[in-house]
Amino acid sequence: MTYKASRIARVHARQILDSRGRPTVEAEVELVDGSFGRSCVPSGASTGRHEAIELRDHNTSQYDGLGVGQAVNNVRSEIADRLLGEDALDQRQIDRLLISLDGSANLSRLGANAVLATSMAVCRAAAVHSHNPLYRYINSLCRGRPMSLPLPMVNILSGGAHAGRGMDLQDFLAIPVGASSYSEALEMISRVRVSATRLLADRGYSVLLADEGGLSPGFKHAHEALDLMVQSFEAAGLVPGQDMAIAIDVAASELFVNGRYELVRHGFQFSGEEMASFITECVRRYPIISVEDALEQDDWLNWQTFTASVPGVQVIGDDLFVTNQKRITMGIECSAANGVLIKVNQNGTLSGTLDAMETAWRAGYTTVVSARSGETEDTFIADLAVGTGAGQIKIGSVRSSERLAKYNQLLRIEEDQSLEFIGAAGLGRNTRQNVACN
Ligand code: 2PG
Ligand code: MG
Repeated sequence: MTYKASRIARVHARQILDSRGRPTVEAEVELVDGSFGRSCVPSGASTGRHEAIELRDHNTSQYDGLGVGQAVNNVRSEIADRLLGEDALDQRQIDRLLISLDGSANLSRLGANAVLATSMAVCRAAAVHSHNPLYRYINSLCRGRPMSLPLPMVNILSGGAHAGRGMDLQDFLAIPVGASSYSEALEMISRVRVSATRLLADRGYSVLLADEGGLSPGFKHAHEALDLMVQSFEAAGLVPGQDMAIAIDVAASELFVNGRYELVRHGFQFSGEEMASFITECVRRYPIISVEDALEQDDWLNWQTFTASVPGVQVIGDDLFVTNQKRITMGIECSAANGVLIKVNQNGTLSGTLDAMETAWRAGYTTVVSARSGETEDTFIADLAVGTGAGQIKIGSVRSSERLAKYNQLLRIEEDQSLEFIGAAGLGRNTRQNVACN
């Protein structure tokens, strides 16, 4: 083999703990010239049935069965053996090799956690080798796509699997549509988060943190949470719908039991049609401009009906699309949505994630790069959102270091004067921008 400075010289991995204190995989890659990359994988709680599979040890005597020792060993042995000597600058080839080495349809043999940690660590090492900040290097893998600083959608109130099911809907988020820079967006969000805390504390609710740093007041009805959102905007001196709008992540797959949507806290049992009209009604009443997973992950027909019934609203598939090119293509063909949530660990490789994004953009779908509810200090997705010009990012609330690491990385990246803050334009042409709703 000829000497090449960008060839992979060392691959290593270890088990670390994520923001929920659960084991996850951290991988390290070193190149011949000493360039070094490290990356850790996140983990979801409300996971989609069609996601790539993270490998867990299921040894109940350790970490409640959630250890990732096998995945770590797979990186240290099989993956390292296969990648040693390969060129880190050829991310596509690296990811192809990882997928074929795994050999399964969903990365279940080696583990999507083992594969993704390696894929991202290779990318980081290659960025170092090429003397580029990570976001610029990622952009070089994106065939001419313009970079931009994303519009954040930020968790304020949490329910579902992230907050002991205290509320049926999983996330109530704020989108600073009136912001003219990323740092202004962050400050506006921070003000709303403070207002929400004060309003809840004044009314005697707990202000302890849920898994993503959001508040979890445990309201019975979604309207109570939406009222609180609007009141928090106003208390922060912001005009609802104009400065700050609402997004919701229903995470409806979590509510789907035996063919019905069970909203236990509301006391409702809905058919798909009823579920779609319940959310449509929320959209009519409140300044909601983005709705994620209003329906279950395989309920394609009701997705279509719902998307058609909320014109001008961003309709995002998370569990529906699982950052999978094939499922996104299916959705595009039947107009099931108009936006895609992008989670690297649902896909399992960086190249596969970039392909999923490109498929979405070609159809005019918006993309929202997203963290998981179980996160680490890794800031990869901040650079990913900028480098791909994704348009939007969802990281959780502005609390807890695993979230703030990413918000703060975007502040650092913002110092690159050549980058434009995409603002409300990141919502694409589908959404009712800067429209005051009542
Ligand atoms: C989601 C994510 C992040 P999880 O549903 O969008 O909020 O949750 O990582 O638990 O799937
Ligand atoms: Mg979701």
